[in-house]
Amino acid sequence: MASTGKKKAPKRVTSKKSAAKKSATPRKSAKKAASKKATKKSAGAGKARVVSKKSAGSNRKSSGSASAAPSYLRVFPRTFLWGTATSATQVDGGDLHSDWAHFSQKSGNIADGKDCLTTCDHWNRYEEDFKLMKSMGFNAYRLGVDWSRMEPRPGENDHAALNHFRGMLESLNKKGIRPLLTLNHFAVPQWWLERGGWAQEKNLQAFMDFASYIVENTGDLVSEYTTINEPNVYSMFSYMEGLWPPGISGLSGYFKAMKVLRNMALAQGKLYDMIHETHARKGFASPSVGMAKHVRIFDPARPDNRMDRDRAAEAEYRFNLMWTDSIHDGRLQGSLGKNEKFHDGPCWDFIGLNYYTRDKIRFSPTAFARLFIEQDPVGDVPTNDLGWEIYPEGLYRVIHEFHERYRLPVRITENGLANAADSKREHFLVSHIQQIARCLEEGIPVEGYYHWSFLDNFEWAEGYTARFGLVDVDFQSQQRTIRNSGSAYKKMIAQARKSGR
Ligand code: GCO
Repeated sequence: MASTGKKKAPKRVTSKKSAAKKSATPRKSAKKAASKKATKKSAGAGKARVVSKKSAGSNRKSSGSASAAPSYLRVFPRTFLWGTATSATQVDGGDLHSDWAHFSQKSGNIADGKDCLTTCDHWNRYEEDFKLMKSMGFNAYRLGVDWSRMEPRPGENDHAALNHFRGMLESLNKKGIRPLLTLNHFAVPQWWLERGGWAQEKNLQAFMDFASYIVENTGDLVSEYTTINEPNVYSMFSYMEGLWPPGISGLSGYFKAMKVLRNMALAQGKLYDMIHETHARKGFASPSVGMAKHVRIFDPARPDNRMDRDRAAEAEYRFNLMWTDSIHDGRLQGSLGKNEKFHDGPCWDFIGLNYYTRDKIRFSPTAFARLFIEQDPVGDVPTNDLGWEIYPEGLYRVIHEFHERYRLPVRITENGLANAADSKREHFLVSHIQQIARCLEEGIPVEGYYHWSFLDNFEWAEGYTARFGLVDVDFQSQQRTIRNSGSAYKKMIAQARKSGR
């Protein structure tokens, strides 16, 4: 078994997002674990039922009717992809062979001491969940497939699992919900991790075999891909902070993290070619291949201080741009390599952005190991339950920046907030979607918005303490309840569709 590193006491589990700039800054103040006000107690296990908050007693009006669309919704094209997102490990349940299944069962690794073995049981309840999605008006769903479920032991493909997954995709297609498939969303098979996982270039072939197997066998049902999710966040939390499997940190971890980033860039080149080639050879629809990049706004803590501005720019390059520059140019850049060419031209057809928050960056003469980069406390600004600043304009800024830089269509592959009380989510949705409208008005081709997340789910090292769902999940009974914000999003979608361009 791979080293899981030093155990962290639950209270020390660091919020992934709060610490995300650590690929540039290996240490920083840990954010506190999620709000505890999350859990709505259930009356025990039972068959899952879907209840709308309104029918459960709310007096709020969000009918889903398309009356009088506000002006920002009128700029959305009727073809816009109104979606939501999940990942396999976070919602599916029932996969015993992933590194996260192993890691989450070890005491001290997860904030609330829970594991990801059942989570939302989405794998078995997909029909019910997709009906709910359909009723909310979604025409797009970003979902994942876990390699460990498809190949639990090296070389042993689970054909029943593949057929089951095809059933999920068929059901989405029948309902007019376009799947956007993620081939790697953090979790990997435990057996592959024990061979060195992403840190070893020789391991890429096994990953490519899995990816080809999926594309060959499901490419008739999917034509849009976010190949790899957030290489920057993964390499940092798994290999620099030791908070995720394999739990590595320290200087050797830093060098491994850079190898992981490099190998993921190489994989992106191979995936891009393989997906296009497979779709062409098998006569599947022409695919659109992207990846999901976690991006943050890095602003100088003191805008008139040159050193703060300089460190903010460094964080920006290392965390936001180094990897995407590499896959856009087909050359390994920054800490990934010496400009070696690995692909002819861009390895993506669209820019997938996961945007949540911003960091204020300050020069610190003592932060030697962090390249003199320090993050200011969030301060007196609106935040979510995890203490991340809610900063809608940042969405406009990242879309603008990435589109200027790479000149490709954009999709917002994640955007959302932990908010158990659901008191801020509707406003969050409106204010972020307004920023997309600004971009559309300027002619930037934003193709879709996938709100994170459809269901409350397993938030990695935070466990179930952070509630990101448009739909509340009672993890005892598996009852789903559409939150008021979910109803508000449904109404926005209906209005945009009716009055959009
Ligand atoms: C990520 C993910 C999701 C998270 C979400 C909220 O961005 O890390 O893709 O797995 O759950 O971002 O933190």
